[in-house]
Amino acid sequence: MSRTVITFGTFDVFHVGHLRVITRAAELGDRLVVGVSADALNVRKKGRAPVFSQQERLEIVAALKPVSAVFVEESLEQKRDYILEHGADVLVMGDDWEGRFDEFRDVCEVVYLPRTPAISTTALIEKISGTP
Ligand code: C2G
Repeated sequence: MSRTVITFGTFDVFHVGHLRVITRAAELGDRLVVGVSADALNVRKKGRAPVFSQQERLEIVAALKPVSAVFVEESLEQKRDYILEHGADVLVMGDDWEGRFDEFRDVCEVVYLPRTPAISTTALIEKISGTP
């Protein structure tokens, strides 16, 4: 039986931390499906639009070798529907989300992977723009 893994993220200003979580998520199954968060979701949850648009972020993630399919994550509240819709056997997230998705253990395995240290989109934006 083929095993489907699902993961979610913004993947803005794509960096090696993003690549590593995607690569390690894919190793947990036969196919990896990635939900890329919508621009509107980021504005709602983080109070700002991503640097790259959802179309650009989708295009980048879809082009990665370990990724079988991508879709737009319109809202955090639809996570259960996305898991069921895509027939996911495993949900993978970085451990900054530790414990936050345990409620889905009734429909799939839930795995939190350690984040890559010392790199983040926010730190990159600050470094490039010379702030703060
Ligand atoms: N990540 C990582 N190491 C980093 C930075 C990020 O492993 N240094 C992981 C995060 O833990 C996450 C994924 O990369 O699993 C995407 O991170 P973000 O783009 O910051 O997405 P996020 O805002 O965590 O997801 O349903 C979740 C939402 O879509 C938001």
